[in-house]
Amino acid sequence: MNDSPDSRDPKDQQLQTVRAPDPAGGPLTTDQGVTVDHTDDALAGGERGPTLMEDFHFREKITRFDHERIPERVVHARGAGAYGYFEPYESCAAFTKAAFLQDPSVRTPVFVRFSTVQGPRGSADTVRDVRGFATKFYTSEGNYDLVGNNFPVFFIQDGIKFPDFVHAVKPEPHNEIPTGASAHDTLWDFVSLQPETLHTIMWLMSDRAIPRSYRMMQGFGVHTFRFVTADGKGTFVKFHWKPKLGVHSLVWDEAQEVQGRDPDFNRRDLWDMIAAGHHPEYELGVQLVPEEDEHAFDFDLLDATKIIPEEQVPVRPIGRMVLNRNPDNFFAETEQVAFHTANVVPGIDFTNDPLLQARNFSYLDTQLIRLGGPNFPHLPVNRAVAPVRNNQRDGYHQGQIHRGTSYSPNSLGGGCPAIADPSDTSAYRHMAERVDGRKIRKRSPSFEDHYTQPALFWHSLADWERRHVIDAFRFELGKVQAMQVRTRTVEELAHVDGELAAAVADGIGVPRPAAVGTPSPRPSPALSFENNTGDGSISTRQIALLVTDGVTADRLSALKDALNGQGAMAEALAPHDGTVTGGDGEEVPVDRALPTVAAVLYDAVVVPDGTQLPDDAHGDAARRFVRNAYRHGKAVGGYGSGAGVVAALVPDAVATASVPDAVASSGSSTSGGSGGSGGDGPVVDRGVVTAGSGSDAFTEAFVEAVAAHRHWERPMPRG
Ligand code: HDE
Repeated sequence: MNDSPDSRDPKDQQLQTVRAPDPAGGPLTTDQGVTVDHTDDALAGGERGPTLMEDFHFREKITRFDHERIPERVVHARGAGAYGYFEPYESCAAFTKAAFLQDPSVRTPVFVRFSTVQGPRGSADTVRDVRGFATKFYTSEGNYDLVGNNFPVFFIQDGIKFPDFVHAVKPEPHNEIPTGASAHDTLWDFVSLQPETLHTIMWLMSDRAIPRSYRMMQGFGVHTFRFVTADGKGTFVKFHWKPKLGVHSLVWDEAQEVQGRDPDFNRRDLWDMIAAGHHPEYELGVQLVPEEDEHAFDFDLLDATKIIPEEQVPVRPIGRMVLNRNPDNFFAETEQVAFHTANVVPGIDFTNDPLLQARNFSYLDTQLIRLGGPNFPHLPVNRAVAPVRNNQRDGYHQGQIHRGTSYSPNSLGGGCPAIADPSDTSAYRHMAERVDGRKIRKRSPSFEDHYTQPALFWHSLADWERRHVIDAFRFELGKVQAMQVRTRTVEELAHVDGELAAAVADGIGVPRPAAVGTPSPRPSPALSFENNTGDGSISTRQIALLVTDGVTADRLSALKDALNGQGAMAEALAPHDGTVTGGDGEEVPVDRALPTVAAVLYDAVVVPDGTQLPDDAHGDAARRFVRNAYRHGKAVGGYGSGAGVVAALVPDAVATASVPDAVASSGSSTSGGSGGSGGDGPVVDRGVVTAGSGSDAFTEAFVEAVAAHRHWERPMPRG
C-alpha cells in the first residue's frame, strides 16, 4: 500500500476510503462493535458444561467462518493480481476516441489478474495451460476490461461450444483427475474430433504454455475488436501486450518439479518483484485493419482461432503499463475482481466474432452466481473511478444509500439523473453497423480452414521449439488411455505437418498416419521465442551463489554486487542460514539455507572460488543443484576452484571445452584476481562459463549467459 495520500492514484484514493480501520487502533470487537475481552473459550454452563446459545460472540465468530468461501471461478480459478497504471505514448485520436488513449500525460489506474485456466484455486502455477491476462482500466469514462490470454487464439470458434470444451479439459468427472493438467482422455477426445482446436493446441504444446513468469509472457485480446473515432469511423483492432523483459519459458521437466518445490512459483514471483520495486512492464500494441480491408485476408477476422501475422499487419506500440502495487487483501481484491468483456468505453466496440458475443453474455452472468448478486460492481476493486449515477437499486448486499427517485423519466426527482444530451460526445454509442440476415445455426464457410495457421505456427518455430512441441504431444497423448483417441489426434496432426505427426506417432505407439497434403505457409518470425527476447537484460533473474566455509569473500561480494547492480537477484546459498567463514576468516552472510530451495527456483548458478563440496549430504545437494541447473539449460558459472567443481559436474563435452587448462587439471583454488587476461579465462560453452579467477571478464561473460535465458543447444530432459 502506498501510504502517502498525495501520491495515490485516483483508484488508490478511492480504495483508501474503504480500507478497514487500523486493527492497532483499539481492542477486538464483534461485528456490532461491542468490545470483546475473551475469545479463546466459549461461554459454557460450568467449567466442563455445555456451550451456551446466548454466546453471541461464539456464534458470530463461527457463522462468519462457516461462510467465508464463495464459488471459485468456473475457469481461471487460480490467479494473482496487481495494481498499476497505463499511459499512452501519444494521442490515438486518429483511430479511437477512448479518453484513456489520448493524452500521454494522463495515467489511468489498472488492476491486472493473471491466471491459469484448468486448475482449481489451490492448484499449482506451473502447469501446462493457457494463462489469463485480464486488465481492468479505471478510465475517466468508466471501466474498460481487456480480458485476454497469453495466446493470441482460442480453442473454439463459437461460444456455444465453450461448456463442451471446458468439460473436456477439466478433470474427468468420475474421479476429478488430473488437477491442472490437460494430459487426459477427455480433452484429447474432444481435440481429435474438433479440428478447430488445433491451432490453439499447437500453442498449448509449445513453451508458451509454461511461462517462466507472468512478467515474461505476452498478452492478447484474441478477438478482433473495433476502435471508433469521434466522427464515428471504425477500424478493426487486435490488442497485444509485450513484456519488457521478453518472452521466456520454463523447461517442461523443470515446470513439473517446480509444482512440488513451489506451487506458488508464478504468483510469488509477481508479488516479490513488485514488493522489491522491480515493477513489471508491458507495452500495449495494436494491429489496425481499415474496415474496407475486412475481407482482405485468407481467413476471417471474426474467427478467434486465427492470428493476423505481424509481418502482414505490424503491431503498432501505443502505450505502456506498469504494475507497481500489490493488493492489500487477496480475497477482497484478486478474488472479487469481476471482469467482463462488455465493459467497454466510448471509442471501443465489438465485432460479430461469435466467441466474443458469447463472452459478452457469460461474464456478467457468472459474476451473479460467483459474487452472490447484482451489486458486485460496488465491490471496492470493481468500482469505477468515473462517477456512477443510475436507477439500479436494491438487491443482496446493497452497499450504497440511494436517495430520491429511481425511475426515468421523472419530474419529482428533477429529471435526474439526466439522459446525456445528443450533442454529448462522451456518451457511449454503439457503432451503427448494418446487420442484415436470416436466423440460422450455421458456421460461416470463411471459418473452415483449420490447418493453415497451425502449420504457420509450426513452420515459424526454431528447431528447439519444435522439439519441445513434439515432446509435449508425446507426453500428453502418452497419458491418454484410449488408443483410438491417440490415433485420431495424430491423423489430425498429419494435416498440420507430416513430420510432426510421424514424430508424435513414433512416441506414442500408434501407426504413422498416411501422408496428407499439408499446408506450408510462409513463416511468421514474430511467433518464435527467438524473436521475443526482450531488452536482453538480466533484470530480476534469480542467481544462486553456492557458498561454504572457505569461500573467497572479496570476489564473491564483488560478483554479487555486479549482478545485483544489473538488476539481478543474487543470493548466497549455504548448507545453513546465518554466515559462513570466508577463506581469510571473514564472516560471509548467507541469504538462504540450501535445503529450503532447489535449482529449479533459480535462473542460474555460480560455484565461486573456495566453495567446498564435501562428500556428504550437503555436498550432494549442491552438486544436484549444479547438475539440475545445467540439465535445464541455465547459465552455470565457476571461477577459481569453482571452475573445477563445475567441470567435474557437467558432461564431458562441455567441461573439457569450457574449463581453462590449469583449472581443469588441478581443480585447485586460484582465488581473487581481476582482469581476466591470458589463461585466466573466461571460457564459455553453451552457457557454461568458467575462469581461473573471478575477474570482471568472468562476470561479463556470465551476465551474457544469464541474459540468454536458456541454452537450448544443450541436451535437455525430454518429456
Ligand atoms: Fe473466459 N471466462 N470465456 N476467455 N476468461 C471467464 O469469467 C468464457 C475466453 C478469460 O481473472 C469466466 O469471471 C466463455 C477467451 C480470462 O477474473 C467466464 C468463453 C479468452 C478469464 C468465462 C471464454 C478468455 C476468464 C469465469 C467462450 C481470452 C479470467 C470467471 C465464449 C481472450 C478473468 C469469470 C479473471 C474467465 C467465460 C473464452 C479469457 C465463465 C463463455 C477467448 C483471462 O465468464
